[in-house]
Amino acid sequence: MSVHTVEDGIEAYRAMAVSRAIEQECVKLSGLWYPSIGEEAAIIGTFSSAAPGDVLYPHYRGSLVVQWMRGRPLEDIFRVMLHRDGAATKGRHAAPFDGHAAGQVMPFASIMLGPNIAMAAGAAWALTQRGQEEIAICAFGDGTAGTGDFHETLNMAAGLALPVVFVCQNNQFSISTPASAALSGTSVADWAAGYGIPSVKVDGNDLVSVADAVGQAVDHTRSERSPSFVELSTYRRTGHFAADPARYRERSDLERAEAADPIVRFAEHLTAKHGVDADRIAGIDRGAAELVAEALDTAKRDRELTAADLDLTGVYDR
Ligand SMILES: Cc1ncc(C[n+]2csc(CCOP(=O)(O)OP(=O)(O)O)c2C)c(N)n1
Repeated sequence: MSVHTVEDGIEAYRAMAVSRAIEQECVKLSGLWYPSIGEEAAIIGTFSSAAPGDVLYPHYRGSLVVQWMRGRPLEDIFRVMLHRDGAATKGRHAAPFDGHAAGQVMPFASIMLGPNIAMAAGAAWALTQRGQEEIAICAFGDGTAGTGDFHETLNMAAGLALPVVFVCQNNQFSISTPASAALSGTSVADWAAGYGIPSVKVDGNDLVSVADAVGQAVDHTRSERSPSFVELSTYRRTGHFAADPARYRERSDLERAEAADPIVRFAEHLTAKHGVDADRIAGIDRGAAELVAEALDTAKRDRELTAADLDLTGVYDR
């Protein structure tokens, strides 16, 4: 989806607002949650560029809204988060990284960083083998780009001409390590270029730039049946997890990022370019908050799972 018409722009804005509302609730629910607050332009701009049958591998920081965009009911996501009856994970894992298979949103299947990139390339290979026109789209963090899996997969994706779009959601941190200290060279996109993959680096906090860059990468990968790469510069406004006070970073960097909020920025764009007024924007924000609050209430009404609900046969010797 381009974000250049007013309808598409409104739809994308709504997804950003829903994402923010989901993440704000998740922060309240668990100090161990990995929030994506401030990375909405990168996430929505990337995954709104997908066609319906494309196979999606979102980064863990941003997976929830992508699942919702592909039709997973929000209450289902909160059931997982809250260990409620009906949770797809049956209470065994609190983070809803189980994905949404019906919507082709793949799970974050390994707690290790890197395998998801290889799995996306594997899915792209399967699509090619079956003669399908769909592609895979995979997002991951800058820290993940430092893994061996990343480099092995890019080499193989280029060599086998796999239809996969790689998107580095560069939020400048890998837990407490700044990207500037962890990654050699000037950009992750340059590494991809070194493997012969067409690659660009754009402002990941500007929804229009993200949607244009990823949209072009998607078009290229779909028509050429070969990989492409986009690096998005964004900023992680919370700690690595909700309870992390992130004392390791400069306060001024955070303040700069907060002042350049991607949602506010896109609202200003909608007003300047399409004349969307403040009331309509406020209505979308309210609608998003209500949608999320209702889903949370629905999930909370379900029975809380206990240890007795877990079938641990063969898991622990007790
Ligand atoms: C192979 C591997 N190394 C280290 C870790 C520990 N770890 C978990 S999350 C994380 C940070 C990842 O940073 P990034 O990929 O930039 O994503 P972000 O959390 O910033 O969105 C690290 C180092 C891991 N899970 N797997």
